[in-house]
Amino acid sequence: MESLNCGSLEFLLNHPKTSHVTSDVNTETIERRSFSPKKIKIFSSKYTNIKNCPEYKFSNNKEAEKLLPDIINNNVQKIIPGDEMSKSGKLAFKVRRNIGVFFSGGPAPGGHNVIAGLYDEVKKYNPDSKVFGFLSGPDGLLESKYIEITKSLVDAHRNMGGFSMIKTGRTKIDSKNKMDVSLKTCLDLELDALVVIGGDDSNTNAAFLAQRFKSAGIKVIGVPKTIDGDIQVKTDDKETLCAVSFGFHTAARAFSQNISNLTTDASSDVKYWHVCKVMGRVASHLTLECAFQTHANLSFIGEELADYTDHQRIEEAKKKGKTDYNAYGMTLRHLSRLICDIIVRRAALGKNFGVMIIPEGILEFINEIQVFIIKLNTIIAEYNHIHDNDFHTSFPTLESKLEYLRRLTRGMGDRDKFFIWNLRDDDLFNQLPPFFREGLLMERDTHGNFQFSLVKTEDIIMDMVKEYLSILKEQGKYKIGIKRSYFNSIMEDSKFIPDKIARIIFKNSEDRYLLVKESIISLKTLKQVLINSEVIGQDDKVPESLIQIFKKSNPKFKTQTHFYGYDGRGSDPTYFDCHYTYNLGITAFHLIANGATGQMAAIKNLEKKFGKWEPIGIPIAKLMHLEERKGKLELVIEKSLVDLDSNSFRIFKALREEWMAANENLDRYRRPGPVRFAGSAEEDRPITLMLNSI
Ligand code: FBP
Repeated sequence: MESLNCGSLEFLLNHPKTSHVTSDVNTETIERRSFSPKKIKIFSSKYTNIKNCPEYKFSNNKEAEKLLPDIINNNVQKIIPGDEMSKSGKLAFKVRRNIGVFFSGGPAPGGHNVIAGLYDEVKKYNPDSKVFGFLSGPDGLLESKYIEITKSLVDAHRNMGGFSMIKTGRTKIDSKNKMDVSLKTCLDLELDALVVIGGDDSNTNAAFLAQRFKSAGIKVIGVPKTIDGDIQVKTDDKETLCAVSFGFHTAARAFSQNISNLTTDASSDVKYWHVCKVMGRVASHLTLECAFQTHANLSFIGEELADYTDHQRIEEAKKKGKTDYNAYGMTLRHLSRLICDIIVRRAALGKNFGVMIIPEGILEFINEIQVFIIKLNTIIAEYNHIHDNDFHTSFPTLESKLEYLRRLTRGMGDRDKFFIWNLRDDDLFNQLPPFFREGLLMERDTHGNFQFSLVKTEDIIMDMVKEYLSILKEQGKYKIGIKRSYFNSIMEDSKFIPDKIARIIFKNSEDRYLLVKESIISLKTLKQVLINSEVIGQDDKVPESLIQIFKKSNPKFKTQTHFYGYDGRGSDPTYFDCHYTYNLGITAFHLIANGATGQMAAIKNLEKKFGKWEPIGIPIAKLMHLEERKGKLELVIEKSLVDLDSNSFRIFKALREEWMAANENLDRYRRPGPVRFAGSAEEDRPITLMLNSI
């Protein structure tokens, strides 16, 4: 080093400080990798056992009874200490095993810890046991692409976000052939068990694999993953067995930190409404959690919109002796009116800025759009069913897709049986902006889900908001309130008598925030009012001070739109998710070691302190119901939507008016801070979870 010239690039590159600060691995990563999450107490027993708990009841779906006969009668299973186990039982527990694992669906923070927990426990009982990771999700199983998971691989990923260790994919194992190929891969690898880390669709897959693999003696265990938070399991008696899927807490915290930063910027720069679309394919759990984390001014919960009833319309129709069927469910137009109402109310108090949160899946709850989605799903599925080329290959452009729909209205569709698409549908559909029509017609994902994340929902809604606000502005109803003290000081400087002018130009001259009269919508209309009240003569100019007041009252509606999804999905897990996932991995091992199959590893009592967490297995087949997918009814795990009777939703409803802050008080924004995984300031559970457990 001494021989190098101090200013040379070579000197700089070789300097220890340079290599320290430019290393791929920073101090936070080193700390994360070396952190050991605590284990649930039961896992400190040398052996475990499982106890069947028939007292947890679920009603079976008939189709599930037919298609999943070997696992439909599974019970909830509790993992209990097994120290009393017989000698042969202990030997069986420690037998050498091969276990396969794969991720499925979108990444969720904590996935690597599931593998770490599984790996550590497998090796603890028998160092010769092996864990194989199938690459890129279910494809790895179908194509027999896998790696052996090693200690160094696990150590590099402990407490780290993403699914990069073995990657993920969304392929569905949905045919007899794919099932047979999957079984062959597992038999070739001499697997004892397979662990599927996935969401509702992937756990559905896990149940079908468990059924298919049963006779071969290969166990299949699911793990509840998804940032959407929509895998929640309650028994028929409303006892919570799985309060939330893993990854939800981290994603919500990561989104919330960004949203909270926007509340800080918005209230500093006071000129933008920030519109934040937040992931969550259908359910609005993430939005509800972000609302509690940030106290943003406006947060919409899709489930509430679907439940909406316009009582005024119902009453009006009743008076005419009629029933108004359109009074049920929220329309896009109505939603945009609601948003405008709040924007106008805040502006009247001088707050022409704010932050709103829109759930990604909101359109699913808007009646008129949902009808389109279902109809188009059916049309596309039916087309694919009878043609060699699929719909999107046959009609690659928007225009060609629209032409196909038009043909249907003329009765020229395939098999002439598409009564579901009529002229009225075509008319309404064509009134939507092209990018939205394109979104509604795009390819469904492999599970037949509509891909909401690809539709610019926020633009659709905000276009309607802007349009209506400009009407309100024209009507003189959208104005920025002028603070009385500010008005007085300007008037005094320009020698006007404030009270006199206030009565002439404001409609509420006694209030603290003054609103310019509705008839004054331009400098010309202002001049006319001043002439009529003899403040100025016909040929005079409007005084500068009054121009200043008018301009200040005249709103510009400026928005910034943001999408929070992939960023939070890739965040490193919170302390809660680190512990939750590590223990899920351990639970999966203990279910396997005790011979369980067709079960989902879960932790009961997540809402309680860590010492009360209980590892359990939940029978997946019992969670099934029939759902429309690609135009057909399919057996899938039922998604949990936001429960409008839950504590968290009721509390949100009670507090949202305060967070809206359409009053003279300061905004009530909350700063959740960044995602942390250690330290006393770290929050230990999602807020919605805490509220629901009261
Ligand atoms: P999973 O249900 O697979 O966990 O995925 C969740 C999710 O992140 C949704 O919130 C989002 O709508 C979707 O995945 C996005 O899908 P993609 O990754 O294919 O863009």
